[in-house]
Amino acid sequence: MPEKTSGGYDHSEIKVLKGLEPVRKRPGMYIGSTSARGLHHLVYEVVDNSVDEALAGFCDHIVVTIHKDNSVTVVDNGRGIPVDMHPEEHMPTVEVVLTILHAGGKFDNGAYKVSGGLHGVGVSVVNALSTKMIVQVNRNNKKYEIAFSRGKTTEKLKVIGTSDHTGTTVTFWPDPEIFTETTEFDYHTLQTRFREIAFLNKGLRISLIDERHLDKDGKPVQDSFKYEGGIVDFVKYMTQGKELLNDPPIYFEAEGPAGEVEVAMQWTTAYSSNSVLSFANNISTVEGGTHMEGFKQAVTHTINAYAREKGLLKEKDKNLSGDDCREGLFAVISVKLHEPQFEGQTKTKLGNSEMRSAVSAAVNQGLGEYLEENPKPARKIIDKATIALRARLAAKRAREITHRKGVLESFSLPGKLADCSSKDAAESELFIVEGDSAGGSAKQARNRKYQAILPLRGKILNVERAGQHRALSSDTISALITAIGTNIGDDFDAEKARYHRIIIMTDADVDGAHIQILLLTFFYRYMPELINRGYIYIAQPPLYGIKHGRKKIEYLYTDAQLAKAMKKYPEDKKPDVQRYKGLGEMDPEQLWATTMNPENRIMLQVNIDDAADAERAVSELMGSQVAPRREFIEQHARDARFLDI
Ligand code: 0RA
Repeated sequence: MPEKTSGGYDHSEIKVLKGLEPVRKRPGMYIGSTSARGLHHLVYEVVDNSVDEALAGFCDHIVVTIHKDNSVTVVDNGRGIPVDMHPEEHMPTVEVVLTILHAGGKFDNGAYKVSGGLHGVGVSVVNALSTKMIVQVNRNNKKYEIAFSRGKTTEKLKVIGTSDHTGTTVTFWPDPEIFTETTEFDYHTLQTRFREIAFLNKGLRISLIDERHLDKDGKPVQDSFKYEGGIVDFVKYMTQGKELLNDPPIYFEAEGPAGEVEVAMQWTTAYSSNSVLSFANNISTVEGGTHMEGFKQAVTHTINAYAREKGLLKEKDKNLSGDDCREGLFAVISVKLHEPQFEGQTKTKLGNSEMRSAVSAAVNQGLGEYLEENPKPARKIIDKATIALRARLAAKRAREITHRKGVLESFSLPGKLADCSSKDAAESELFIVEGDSAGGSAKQARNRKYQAILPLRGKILNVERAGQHRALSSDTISALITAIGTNIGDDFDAEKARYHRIIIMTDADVDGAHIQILLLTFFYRYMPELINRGYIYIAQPPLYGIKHGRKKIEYLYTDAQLAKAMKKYPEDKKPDVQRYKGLGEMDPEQLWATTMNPENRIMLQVNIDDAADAERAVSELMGSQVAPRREFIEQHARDARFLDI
C-alpha cells in the first residue's frame, strides 16, 4: 500500500506518535527492565493508580490476586476510571487512559500523584506489555467492561450489568514475548512492597491473594495489610525485638508550600547506623536526597543543641557527630510533593531543594519539642550518642596504633589465608570456608591462580550486637577485613577490594546456615557497598549424589531436584543416593566439580534489594531472643529470601 503523501495534518500519524508501539519496542525505557523486576513493576504500576485514588480520598481497599496462570487482578473501590466520551479523542476516557501513552494522569484533583522513578508511567504501559487486559469499571450504577491485547482495543467499552458501588478492576496477562526471563510473580516480593505501601498510607487496606498456593485448609495463601498508625507502625515493625530508648516512636508531621512531611523515629540500643528509610510520594528513595539531608542535619543539630543546653555536653566537649546521633536510630521519613524530581543512578534520589528546609524545619521543631517534654528518654538518647562518640574516638586511636604498627611491620595478610597468585581483583575469588578441614579440602581443590581460601575457625562474632570496637578486636573479623582489603567505617574503600567475588562456603546444615547469616550481617553492617556491587555470593554445595556406574555422579542441590530425579527410576530399581552432610565429606575433586568450578557451580548472588527487609531479617535472626532464632534458621536455612540468583 502506498504511503500517504499529504504533507499536512494527519490524524493517523498523530495517533501513531501517541500510541503504545514505542513501549513494546523499548520496554526497558518504561519499566526499567524486562527481568523479574520489570515484571513486578507492572503490578506496582496498576496498584499505584489505585493508591492515587486513596491519596485523593476516594479509595480505602485494594485487592491484588495472583491467578493460577500468572495473570493478576487489581481491584479498588475508588471512583472508577471515567467512561464518558473524551472530547478530543472521540472514545471513552477509560480507553484513552489505557491506550494512549502518558494519558494516565488524573486531571488535577489536588492529590499528590505518584509519578517519577519507574512508577507513574501509566497503566497504558502495562496494557502494552500484556497479551491481554480486561478492565471493568463500576460507576454511574453500571458495570462496564473493555478489553485489549498488547495495547490494542479488542472489545469496545460496553455495559455488562448494574452496580451499587464504584471502583476499578484491572486484570492483565504479562506478555512472555517481552518478559523472556520469567512471567512468574513472586509472592514475597509483592508482599513486601504492599506492606510498605500500607505503612505509608495509614488506613489503606491492601490485600494480596495467591491462588497458585493453597494453605492447610485448602484456601489460597493470603495477607492483608492495614496500619492505622501509618509510619509509626512501620518503625515499630523495624524495631521489633530490640531494646528501646524511646517508646512509642516519636512522630510529627508538617505541611507547607513544599508539600507534606511525616517523620517517625525510635532509638534502640543497637549499633546500626543505616536504618533511616526515606520515601517521596510512596517511592522508596534508596539513594536519599534532599529530604534525607534535611533530616540528618536537623537531628544532629537538635541533639547537640539540647545536650549543650542541659549541660550534658560541656563547653570543652566536641560536638556529637551525625553518626553518633543516629547510632541505633530507626526512622521513616515520608514526604509527599507535587512535582518530585528523581535523580541519581537509579532515579531514587529526591532532588527538590525545597524539601531540605521543609524536613529540617519539621525535625527541629518536632524532635526539639519531644526532647523538652520527655526528659527521661531524651537523656537516654544523649547518653547513647555520647557513648558512640567515645567508642568512635577509641576506635580511631586503635586504628592509628595499628596503622603505625602496619608501617613498621609492613602490611601483612592473615596467616590462615591461602591467597591466589593473580593480583587482578576482577578475576580473583575469595572462598570463606567453615572449619579447618573443609578449608584443607578447598585448598587442594582450588585453582590457585585466581581462587583464595580463608578458613574460619568456629563461629564468628555477632556484629549486630557488638560495637565496632569489639568487632575489630575479634581475630576472625580482623582476618576477614585484612584479607578483603577494603578496611571499614570511615576508611572503607571499595576500590581496594582484593577480590570481586567473595564466596561464603558453608555446610548445608543449621550451623552452616548460622555462620552464613552471621557473615551476611557482617557484610551488611560493615561493607554494604560490596553487597551493592554484587561482590558477595553464597556457594551452593550439592545435597545429594546419585551414582551412575563407577565414576559418574549426578549431583542434586535441592530435595525437589532429588524427588524429580528419583521419579525416573522404576520402584524396584532405585539407585543408591549419597547424602552430603558437610563439605568435608567431599573429596577435593568432588568439591571442585560441584561447588568451586566456575563452569558448572551454582552460586547465589547476595543482593540487598530492600533495606528494610534485610535489616529486619538480620535483627530477627540476630536479636536478643535466642529461641526463635534457631527455629528461623532451621526453616530458612536454604531459603533465598533476601538473596537473588
Ligand atoms: C482518571 C481520572 C480519574 C480517575 C482515574 C483515572 C482512575 C484510574 C485508575 C486506575 C486504577 N484505578 C483507578 N481509579 C481511578 C478521576 C475520576 C473522577 O474525576 O471521577
